[in-house]
Amino acid sequence: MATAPHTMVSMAKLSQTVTDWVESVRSLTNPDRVYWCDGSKAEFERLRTELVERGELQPLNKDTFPGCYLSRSNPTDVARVEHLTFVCTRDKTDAGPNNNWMDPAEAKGMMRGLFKDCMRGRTLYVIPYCMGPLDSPYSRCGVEITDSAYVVLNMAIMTRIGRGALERIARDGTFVKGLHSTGELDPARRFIVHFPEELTIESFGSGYGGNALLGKKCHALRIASYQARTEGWLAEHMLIVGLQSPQGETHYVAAAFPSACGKTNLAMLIPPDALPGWKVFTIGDDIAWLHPGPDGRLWAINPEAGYFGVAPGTNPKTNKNAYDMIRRDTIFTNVALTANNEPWWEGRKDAEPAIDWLGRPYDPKHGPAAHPNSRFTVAATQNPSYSDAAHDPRGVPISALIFGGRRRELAPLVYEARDWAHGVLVAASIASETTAAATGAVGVVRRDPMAMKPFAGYNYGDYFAHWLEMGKKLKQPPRIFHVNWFRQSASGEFLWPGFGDNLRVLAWILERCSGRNGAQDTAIGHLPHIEDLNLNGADVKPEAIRELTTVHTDAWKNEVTDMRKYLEEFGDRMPAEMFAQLEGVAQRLARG
Ligand code: GTP
Ligand code: SPV
Ligand code: MN
Repeated sequence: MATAPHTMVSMAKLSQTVTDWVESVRSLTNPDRVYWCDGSKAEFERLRTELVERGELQPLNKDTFPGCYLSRSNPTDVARVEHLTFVCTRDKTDAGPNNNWMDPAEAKGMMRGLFKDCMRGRTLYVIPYCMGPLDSPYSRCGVEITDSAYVVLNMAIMTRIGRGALERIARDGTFVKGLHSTGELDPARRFIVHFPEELTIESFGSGYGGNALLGKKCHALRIASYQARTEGWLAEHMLIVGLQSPQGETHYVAAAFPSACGKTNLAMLIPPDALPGWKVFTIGDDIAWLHPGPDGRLWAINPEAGYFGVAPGTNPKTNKNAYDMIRRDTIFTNVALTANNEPWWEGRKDAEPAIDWLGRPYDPKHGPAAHPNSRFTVAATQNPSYSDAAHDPRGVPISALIFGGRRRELAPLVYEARDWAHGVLVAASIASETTAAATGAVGVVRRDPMAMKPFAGYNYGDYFAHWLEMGKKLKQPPRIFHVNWFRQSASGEFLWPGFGDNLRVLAWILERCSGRNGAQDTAIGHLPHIEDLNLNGADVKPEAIRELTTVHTDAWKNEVTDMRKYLEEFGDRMPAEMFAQLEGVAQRLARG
């Protein structure tokens, strides 16, 4: 390895606790080499060259996609594996029915067996990283040890890695330990295991995204949500976006949608021509850390520094900002190729696929050319709408929290909760069709409270209680909304155009926040009067908008019954307030 040994020695000296831990992992895993990542550009380029030489990364068309590379994962390793993901608390009930659980001692024993000598012939990379701006009091650090150079490159794009992070760890005196090995990529020997009480993550047998980039879902959501509960903040699966109205008023909103349900797209939307004068600023596209501020408002930082985004569906009409930002210096994973070596995915529109994601000549009989969960990894600074406020150590103040799912039926386009406690129920009642972001069946509606089903690091009953408590700490809590961009007609067409047109809904939400819009008071919450939605130039039929703003009482009665059953699964851990809020909805529905 080309880094001067003195650099590594001086990094190792920065924190004795990190060095001691690296040494214990070294003796367990037996790598040929240990390498401390300094986060420099030269290091990034060197590792990338090594991966190209080993055939693990393929350079793409240098003229049209400069600095872009393709990675093809093992075909059995293409998404998060929720059935192999565990939260190992001492008491099983603390993990809750929403998590898979294993006894911590048993889990550690099993993982030790897997990690023993697993890095023979490999390099052990030490990646000190910081989630959030290096100078923010809300940021938290970790160290990921991995034997995958692909993981190093992705972590370098997605987080702030290297010396600065290690210096902060030395100052903070604490960090999250994340141990990762790709192992043999054998699905039968694949486990993603969390020990929230010890701030530790162990991941074996996958090189893919949320299973392997431990700063992301494992640390910034599962471990962080657990810490946030004890410390009085929230770690959520949310984008953060700033919206400036034509009158020059700027509001920030945070929105939680399940995986592959539109966060990246909403975070960088381009206003439709019919809404001139609006400006959009992206803070984050996947994770928000939210703290009550001294002013009684809720403030948010984006702990990440890049995007690990869904490729399919990205084109100049749906998401021009993303389409432009991934034309250089981007790592593509499991996309297809055109005949002239450009990356291709379903919905790219321009160009045709020639080689599919598995490297075979494209044949529609084999299914989609790009894997439905193919992704791009890109630095946030390449996003044309990226905001400088993303680096502000204080974060940004949040005016509205928005929740939503992918639901072809029932959930209207938008509705507002009556108050914070009702909003916690609304957020908890997200249900969404499963997507390719996790292995398993796609298109099945499942309950996904706060879009955190795969990511809440503790019992949902305690989590809802924590959410209810947070509202009491906020003098000016954000208003809470529910949206659904995915309603379909009987013939399967989307009723709402989505993407940039979603700004029409955000504009209504902001008018509600400013107290300027009225609403229809319904059993489930406040819905817009159609005339208050700006639909100028929108490609939406009058019957569709009526349907999108109608509450179907009988269907909602069934929904309440289903939700009650779901909440009961959590036994005494479920706060009584959640049932009280649900009974409120039931009574309003009964009144008709
Ligand atoms: P994760 O990165 O998995 O957390 O996903 P995400 O929530 O960021 O989802 P993303 O924005 O990447 O969108 C996922 C898919 O939904 C893409 O194929 C998009 O093209 C599609 N999509 C996003 N927004 C809309 C919308 O408003 N309407 C419709 N119909 N599709 C959308
Ligand atoms: C998600 O699945 O919600 C993602 C991709 O954002 S992953 O990093 O794999 O979690
Ligand atoms: Mn996500």
